[in-house]
Amino acid sequence: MERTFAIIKPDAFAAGNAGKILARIYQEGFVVVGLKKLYLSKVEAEGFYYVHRERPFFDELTDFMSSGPCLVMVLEAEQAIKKWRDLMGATDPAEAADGTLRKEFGTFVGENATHGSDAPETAAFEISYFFAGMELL
Ligand code: FUP
Repeated sequence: MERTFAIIKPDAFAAGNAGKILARIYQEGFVVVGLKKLYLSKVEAEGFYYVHRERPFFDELTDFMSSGPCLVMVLEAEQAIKKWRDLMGATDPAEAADGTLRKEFGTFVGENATHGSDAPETAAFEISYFFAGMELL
């Protein structure tokens, strides 16, 4: 089994889609190992997206991620990282395949409803950024 880190981003949370996205998560067979609602500060969002600090969209991205509450989660499954990224779909909702979460709930590339770790090292960093070991029992 593998763990990945996921976010239901502020756009999806504000639109009332968190419940529908969670239903898909359970339907697809993930175990929800950790789950909490957070309202990230700008600084917390900047720390989370530190790898993107030189990108032109960094300021916009961290403004968006600190614009309202979100749900942060640790999901467990066989090949959870790939499985969750497949369920999310392409970064840009316009390019995401039918049936994916970003296609159904995303608005545009900057506000695309969900986040998922892209590799085991990023999953480890991202899980530990938001969750203590005791929250993942
Ligand atoms: P992903 O792994 O699919 O979330 O995509 P990236 O790591 O490439 O990008 C992280 C976030 O940056 C995206 F979810 C949205 C934002 N982004 C933009 O706003 N514009 C871009 O051109 C690319 C990414």
